[in-house]
Amino acid sequence: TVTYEHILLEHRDTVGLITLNRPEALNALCDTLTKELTDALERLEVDERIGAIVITGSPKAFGAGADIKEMQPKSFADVYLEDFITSTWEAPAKSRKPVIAAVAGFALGGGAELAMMCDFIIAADTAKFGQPEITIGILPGAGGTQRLTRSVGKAKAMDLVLTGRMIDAEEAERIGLVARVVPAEELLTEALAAAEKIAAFSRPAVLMAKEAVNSAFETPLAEGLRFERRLFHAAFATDGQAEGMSAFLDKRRPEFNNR
Ligand code: CO8
Repeated sequence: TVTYEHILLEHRDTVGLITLNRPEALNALCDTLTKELTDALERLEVDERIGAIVITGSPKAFGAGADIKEMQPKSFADVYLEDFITSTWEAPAKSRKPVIAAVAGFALGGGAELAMMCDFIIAADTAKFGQPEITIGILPGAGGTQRLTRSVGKAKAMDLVLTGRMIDAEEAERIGLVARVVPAEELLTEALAAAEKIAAFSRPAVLMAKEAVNSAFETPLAEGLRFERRLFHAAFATDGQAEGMSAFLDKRRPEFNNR
C-alpha cells in the first residue's frame, strides 16, 4: 500500500477506491493532488485484481476546481511551457478500466472536469456542478468546453460556461450530465455496487465496451459503427463469450476468468 498526502487509495476487493482528501481546500486540485491521483490510477490500471475504479470526494466537495492559490501567480509562459494542466491531468480519461465518479457537494471547474473525465457520474442529491472559471477571469481548461458540450449540448454548455452558474443534481441528471442521482448517504454504496458489478463481468468485454462507447465521441458514425463491429466480432474470441453464453443456456451464473 502507498500513502499519499491528499488522496486515499483503497482496494475494495475488485474495485479501486480513490478518495480525494484535502478537506481544508474543499479538494482543490493542487499540483500534488493531481500527481497523486495520476499515480494511483496508474497503479490500479496495472493491478490485475482491479476491474473498475471509483473516484469520490467528501460529503461537502468532490472538488472545488484547480487550486486558485497555486494558479494566481502563474504567467502565460508558465502555464504554456508546463502545459498546465493537461500534462499531469489526463489519467482518468486515459484509464482503460471503467472509472465512476461518485460526486457529493461541489464539483466546480477542474472538479467538474475531473468528474466528466470519468466514464459516468453518480451524484448525491447534494451535488452541485459548475464551470465558474469565467468568474475568475479565465475559462475551463480541462474539458469543460468540450466534454461538457458533448454531454449536454450547446445551449446548456454555453449557459454554464458563460454565466458560471451552478446547477443542482436534479438539473444535472435532467440535462444528461449525470447518470444517476441517489440520496447522499447511499452515494458510496451505490457507486461501489455499480463498480463491483462491472468488475465481475468478462474484462475484455468491459474494456471493449468502454472503448466502443468512447469512439462515438471521436469518430464519424460510419467509422464508429465499423469499429464497434470489429470489437463485437473480437469478443467471440474471448473465453468470456463462451462462458457467458453457455452459462445462460445452462441457467447458471457465469464464472468469468477475464480472458
Ligand atoms: N482553490 C484553492 N482553494 C480553494 C478553492 C480553490 N479552487 N476552493 C475553495 N478553496 C478553499 C478556500 O480558499 C477556503 O480556504 P481558507 O479557509 O483557507 O480560506 C476553503 O477552501 C473553504 O472554502 P470557502 O470558505 O470558500 O467555502 P464555502 O463553503 O464558503 O464556498 C465554494 C465553497 C463555493 C466552492 C467556494 O470555495 C468557491 O467558489 N471556490 C472556488 C471555485 C472555483 O472557482 N473553481 C474553479 C477554479 S478554476 C479551474 O478549476 C480551472 C480548471 C482548469 C483545469 C484544472 C484541472 C485540475
